[in-house]
Amino acid sequence: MSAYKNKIFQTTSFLSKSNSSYIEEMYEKFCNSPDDVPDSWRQYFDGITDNHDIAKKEISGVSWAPKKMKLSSDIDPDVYEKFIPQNLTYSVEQKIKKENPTSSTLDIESSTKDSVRAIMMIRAYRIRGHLNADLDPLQLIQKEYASELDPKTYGFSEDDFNKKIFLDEVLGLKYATLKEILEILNRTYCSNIGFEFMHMTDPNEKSWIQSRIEGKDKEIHFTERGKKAILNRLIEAEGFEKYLAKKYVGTKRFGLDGCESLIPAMEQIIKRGGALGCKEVKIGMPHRGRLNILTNVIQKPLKKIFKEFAGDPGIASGGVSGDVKYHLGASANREFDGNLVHVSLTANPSHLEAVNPVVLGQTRAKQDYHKDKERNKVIPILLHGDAAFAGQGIVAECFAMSGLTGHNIGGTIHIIVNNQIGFTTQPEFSRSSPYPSEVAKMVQAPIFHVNGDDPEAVTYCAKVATEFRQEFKRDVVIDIFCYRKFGHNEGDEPSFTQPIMYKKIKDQVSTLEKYGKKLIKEGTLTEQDFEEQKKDYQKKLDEEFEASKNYKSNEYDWFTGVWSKFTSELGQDRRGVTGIDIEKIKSLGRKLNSIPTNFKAHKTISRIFENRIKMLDTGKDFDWAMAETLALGSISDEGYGVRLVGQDSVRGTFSHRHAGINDQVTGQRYFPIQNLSANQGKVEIIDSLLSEMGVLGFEYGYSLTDPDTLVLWEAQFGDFANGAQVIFDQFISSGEKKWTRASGLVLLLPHGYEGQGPEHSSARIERYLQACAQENIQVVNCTTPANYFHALRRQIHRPFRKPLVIFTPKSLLRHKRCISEIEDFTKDNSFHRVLSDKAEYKKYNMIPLEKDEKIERVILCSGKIYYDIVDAREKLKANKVQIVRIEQLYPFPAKTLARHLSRFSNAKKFVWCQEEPQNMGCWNHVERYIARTLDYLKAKSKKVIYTGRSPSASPATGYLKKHLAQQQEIVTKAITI
Ligand SMILES: Cc1ncc(C[n+]2csc(CCOP(=O)(O)OP(=O)(O)O)c2C)c(N)n1
Ligand SMILES: [Mg+2]
Repeated sequence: MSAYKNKIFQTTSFLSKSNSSYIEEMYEKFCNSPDDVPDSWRQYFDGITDNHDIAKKEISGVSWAPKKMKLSSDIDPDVYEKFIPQNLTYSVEQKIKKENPTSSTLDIESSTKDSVRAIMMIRAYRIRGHLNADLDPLQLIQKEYASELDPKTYGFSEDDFNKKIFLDEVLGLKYATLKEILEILNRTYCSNIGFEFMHMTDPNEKSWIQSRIEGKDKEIHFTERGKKAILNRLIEAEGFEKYLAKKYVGTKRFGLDGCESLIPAMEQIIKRGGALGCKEVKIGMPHRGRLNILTNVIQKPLKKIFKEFAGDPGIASGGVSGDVKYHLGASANREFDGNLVHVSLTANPSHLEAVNPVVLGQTRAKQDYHKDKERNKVIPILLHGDAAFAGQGIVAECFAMSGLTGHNIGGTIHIIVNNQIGFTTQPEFSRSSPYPSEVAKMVQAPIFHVNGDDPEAVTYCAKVATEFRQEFKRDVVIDIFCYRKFGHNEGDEPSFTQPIMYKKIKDQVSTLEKYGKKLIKEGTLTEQDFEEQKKDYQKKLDEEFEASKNYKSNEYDWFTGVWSKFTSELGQDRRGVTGIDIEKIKSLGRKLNSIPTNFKAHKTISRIFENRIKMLDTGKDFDWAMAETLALGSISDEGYGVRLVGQDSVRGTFSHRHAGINDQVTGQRYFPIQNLSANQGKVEIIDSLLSEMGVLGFEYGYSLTDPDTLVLWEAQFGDFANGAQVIFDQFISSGEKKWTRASGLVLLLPHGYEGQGPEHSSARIERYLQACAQENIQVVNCTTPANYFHALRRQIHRPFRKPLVIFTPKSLLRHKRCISEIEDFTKDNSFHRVLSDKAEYKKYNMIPLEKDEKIERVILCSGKIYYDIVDAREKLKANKVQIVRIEQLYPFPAKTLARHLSRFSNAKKFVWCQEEPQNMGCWNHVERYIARTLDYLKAKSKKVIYTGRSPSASPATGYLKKHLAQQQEIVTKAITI
């Protein structure tokens, strides 16, 4: 019985809960005593239960279906509005009675049954129609016949085909024959487009799609001009690839051949988007068809592309390392019907899908720049391969971000170039779902599967998708079923692995030829027109090819627009003026730590804020959090934007920041930093979703677009940042050299050995230092709040932008000696790349150190261990030991270090001390720099002695006692070795 019941639940899931339970009740009655239910219901249940195959199928379900069918409680607006939800049959009956007052009771009962069955069938088509759609241009997919789409399943027979059925405007019709209904349903849901949208729970969105695609007059219709435009785009798409294949035989281009319909679809999005208020389109895409998009959508000059194919960028100078041609970005203005749209393609690495969050971050920054609160003006388009979309986790991370306050960008239009293969791997090995698009359902995005060999259908999907995005500001997916004409790249032999598929592909007539023939047949153009258009484009290609031979571009599209005030700046002194006026510190500090009257802050938070005010009053004991809020607050006060994003960053993982405070009665959140002045820059402090790669990529994207906002990403603990390693390696550390795009992104990575075990100790300093070269990034490890303050302010106040990695402290947030004084923040001060011991240790009653020339040992270190060494030195009364902190690890401050070390001309030992194991931390990076400095100084000893943990596979011990013993041993050794 349960199988039948499942079937009923499923086919009736459009009903409200009460209706469903009514049917359930009926069915229960029917099972126990069939004679007790009205005839109409009995026949209906009989009709369903007779079909044992269906019943069996529903027990196991298709592989991707949830194992247990749940009763859907959603409300189909059509049904909800058109029928009284309490009792569907009754309601239909009443309506039919009203329409046909003279009909007999029997007739009305029969009509009612027909209406209910028809509506159930319509519902089934909306849900499952895509399974019977004609999607595969190769027609290799064995379509599974969905019996729910068979009218017989609902008790209809051949005799019913011409029967007039009351629909009450469902499908936009009051009455229709079964034949008409099936015609509409098959055309809408089972032709060259398979719509998947019934998973969406928002009734408005669902009914919007229904009304956009269903009905008698909703056939796909393009004007003659529209058809010719589509044809033209196909001529260019196909002609371009064929030309490259001819001129550069076997050269990698990752051709679009087999998915040429993508080009008119992209054009349609820009055109329709432009008409609906879009001013900018941001595109992220992989290798496949990239060159085609560059030339035919972004309109990158053909001669430039040909030049790059010849292995020459055609650029006079630049000092960049460059990237392969199918990774490069570009931008241009496009005009459609008088609407100007700026279109840009973001450069990307090989790592498939990694560019997605970057594009989204760029989009958000652009929307902020345009003050586009509605998120109407900037549309992101992400293109995907079928295998990558299904396989890469970052895709899900981006969907997860799509609806969040801190990362919403008003919806992305996704296009999957579904060539039904990934390199050599077939879908059954690359995904566990019928389509590559399943992951999009996590945000209930509508999905349009479409046959790539029907360019009108593809263009139509692009149009509806754009309208949906602009209307609802949500993600939407177009899944273009197509094929890959050649191997993965043009040197590959695809028949090694897919002999059947490629036999079929070999004989496949191209989309262009099929469409050309169609238009000729319907009289839109003549054969001669068609041939001439193709020839014209060939001529253009030939001319551009010739022109490419002498093509030289002096223009570097670097530092233009909002970036024009910046330079690439190498080898410059990086101190800068970052201190602020003492009065300003006091007034800002007060605002940053005031709680509005009537706001019921938690009493501990009030105390923390009061304590910060005390720092301002006394000018002493400024801690880390105070330094940070002063830095960010002053940056905003100067008109720059601030965007700090991370997991639990508002409060701060270590409960120190409290950038936003919560009213204990109302729960309302208040950010003092957002309430400084009317002219301050925008401040966003955001608790992010629990993702690293997605969020870091997003923030990097934001920083690429907006150099006037200080963008900071904070890892919960530094080690978690390795989940975002691709973003660091492929974008942050190398992006400027590869693609001439600068970023001033700041990474805050909590680091420090405090006995918390292998996973909460190390931010893996060594990884970042290993990536350092050509002044690509800056790496700092500050030991004082003031130095942190200056590092942050320096980042926004210089005429260049470079990513900044800061290893941030944990225990130092509350360390009694890790404090600064108000003077340290003022104009007399700036960021110190190297710090020696401070005389002020006298104030802690510590032993006075010997004069510089009597110093026998210099311990060099970086970060928190400095305070541990100071304690050990005090304990051992080692007053001939100086400690020098390297606060900036890269670019390595060799000159400054030499200046510091030159003070200790009689020192015989130079020791490097770190708390990380020897194969980790700074050692491998600093050793050669320090040795070189000692050599330069002609120091008494030119060798640096290592003290620290022994090499280790795991970053830290999990046992606190062991940790403490190790820590003690390290610092003692540093002083005594
Ligand atoms: C993260 C990542 N892993 C592996 C690869 C190597 N690779 C390049 S293309 C490709 C197949 C991609 O298939 P699909 O996403 O379907 O795109 P198509 O080439 O078919 O257009 C693979 C595995 C890569 N580029 N990036
Ligand atoms: Mg593929």
